[in-house]
Amino acid sequence: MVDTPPRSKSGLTTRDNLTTLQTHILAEEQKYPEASGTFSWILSALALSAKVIADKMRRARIHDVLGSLDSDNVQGERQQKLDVIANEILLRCLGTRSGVAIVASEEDENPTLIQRETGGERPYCVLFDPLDGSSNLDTCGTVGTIFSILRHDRRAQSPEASILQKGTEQAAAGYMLYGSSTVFVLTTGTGVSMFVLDPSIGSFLLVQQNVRIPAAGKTYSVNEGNRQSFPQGYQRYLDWAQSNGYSSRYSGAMVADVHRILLRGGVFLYPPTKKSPEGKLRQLYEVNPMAMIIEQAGGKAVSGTTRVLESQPKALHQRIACCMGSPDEVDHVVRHLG
Ligand code: P6P
Repeated sequence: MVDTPPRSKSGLTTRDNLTTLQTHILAEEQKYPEASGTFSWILSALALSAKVIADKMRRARIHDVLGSLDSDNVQGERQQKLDVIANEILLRCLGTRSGVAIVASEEDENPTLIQRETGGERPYCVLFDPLDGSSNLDTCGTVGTIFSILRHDRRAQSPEASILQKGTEQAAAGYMLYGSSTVFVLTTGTGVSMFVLDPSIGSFLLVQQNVRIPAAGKTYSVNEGNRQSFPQGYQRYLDWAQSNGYSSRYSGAMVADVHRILLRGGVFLYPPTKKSPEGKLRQLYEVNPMAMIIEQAGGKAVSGTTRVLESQPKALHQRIACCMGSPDEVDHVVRHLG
């Protein structure tokens, strides 16, 4: 749904795109009479977070908030100053919204219970990687925020139990990309929509609805520095790709690499390695949301040879090997693993 400007009396029309993320979400909600508006509140909190994070990043070097802290996160990874800042911004924006029962972040060991049951509102759990690829920040590289929204399981015995749901249970997923422009990509289960921040008005404007990934694309995205420790099947795939004229593109930020593949086609892989035998990427707030976006755009997302969204997570920070992208390209990888 993109608005068509009315023709005014003078016959002139403004061709301005007036379909914002907010109007798009409200229009989507109208399709579900039972929707309580909670969902749009959560997504607008994410949109607000993205604007604030993008603004902090643009001025990070000036305000001396680049670089790392003398601390590691729960993953044992050195925290960037902006990791912590982005995490706080998301927690504050989400924490004030009704309908958010639980938040969980890559930066925090445990989920946070925001509010106990409040009446009939359908509560949700919001999981996120606040600044994916943050090691790129010091060199002005592209980074992003990845989020996954699950329905709160009221029967769960604990906040962690409520979020340990398969990727197929996600109510929504998406990411914000802080690059040459600030992009917000979202799916609520009925296709993928893309928005770009117009800083002059402070709104995310709809630029593409029903984004479809190309069926094929001769580009693979993997950290080839780990090649020697990949299982043999992945090495066979790389030999095949390189002898068939494939290009390699890898930025070290999953959200940037997968976004490029969503628009141009290709395949992103993080196979098991000697250092990360389960794979490095976190299932609940990196792989599952990106996999939902790719599948909703017509692509495939697997771990080994099975659909990754069907994999039952056992812990909040569980890692998983993954391969996602154009359906034909994922098939090329899988057939070499057999
Ligand atoms: P490596 C960033 O730290 C991240 O979680 C993903 O965004 C990215 O794809 C991957 O790890 C990069 O890991 O081992 O290639 O540096």
